[in-house]
Amino acid sequence: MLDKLKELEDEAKNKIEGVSDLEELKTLKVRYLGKKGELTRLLRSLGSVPAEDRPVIGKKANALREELERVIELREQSLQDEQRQEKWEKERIDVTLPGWPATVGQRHPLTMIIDEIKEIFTGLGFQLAYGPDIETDYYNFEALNIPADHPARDMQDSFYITDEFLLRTHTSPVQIRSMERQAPKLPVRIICLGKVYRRDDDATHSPMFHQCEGLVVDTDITFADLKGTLDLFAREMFGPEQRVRFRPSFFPFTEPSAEVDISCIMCSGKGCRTCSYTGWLEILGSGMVHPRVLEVSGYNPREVTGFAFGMGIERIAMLKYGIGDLRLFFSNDLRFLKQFS
Ligand code: 2NL
Repeated sequence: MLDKLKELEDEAKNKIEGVSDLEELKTLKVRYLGKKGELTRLLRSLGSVPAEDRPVIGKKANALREELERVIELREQSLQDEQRQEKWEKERIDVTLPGWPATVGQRHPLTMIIDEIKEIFTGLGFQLAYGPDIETDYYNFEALNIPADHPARDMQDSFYITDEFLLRTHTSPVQIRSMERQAPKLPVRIICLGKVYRRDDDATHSPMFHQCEGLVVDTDITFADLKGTLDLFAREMFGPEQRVRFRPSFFPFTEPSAEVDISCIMCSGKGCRTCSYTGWLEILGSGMVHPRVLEVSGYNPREVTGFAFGMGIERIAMLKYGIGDLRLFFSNDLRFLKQFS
């Protein structure tokens, strides 16, 4: 019996030392120490041992149980340590490696122009105004004195959602809503910048583009106020040496109306391809607010007057930065965008 115990001890210790993972160790523990394990079985057969030998053998067997429990626990510890070490080796981070450089972004060229326009007009006392991109027929056309047979009203030229709702084709409805809200309080001195939508898509037209519109309404506003304001804007935007020209034009919502030109920034007015050999570049449209527009917005055209203007932001950016293709603004090509840092 003692020999058997010794044999079991040697075998068990050998096996425990030889296991390579925790699962295997668990199996061994059951095999030697479990309810149906080898040591348990050996103890059960104690009955066949002479009575005087039982205490010695029983003591030895119990000591062996404790010994094996201890050995298994130690082995378990060292296997866990090995695993932890292995995992750490695999996942360790070399903190001395150089990191990724932090890249600094920049504003989109259109955002730069938008910010600059805001700066100029808020400096003149204008307030920023905003309105919805989805407009009603009333605010987009009717209130602006745009007649029913005007081409902009055609399904082919505007994005209609229903007969009643459409994507705004200009920022003018924002001005109407602002006047309505504050009438009859004076003065109105607002600037609005935002997206507008038209059914056009080619090298010089995008279905979505940006506009800026301004509006001033007060007592005694004259065409001289319009000229002074826009002359200052043109030279703030394109340089103090710019000459500015006002040319008669037509808009349904202004009377009289004027187009504003600056001397060509490519040839300084001598004539080149950019200005079609005229020496002038058109930058915006303007005029004195039509009495009917004042009236529908809650102002009395016999008591107040106003001027308004509108410009395409893409056009201003193309002229200022010498960009030849409108589509560059919307193609997200970093080689283009990075030139404006
Ligand atoms: C252009 C011309 C213009 C206006 C916009 C306006 C707004 C109200 C009343 C009267 Cl509420 N006028 N806006 C006036 C003249 C010209 O835009 O060429 N834009 C790109």
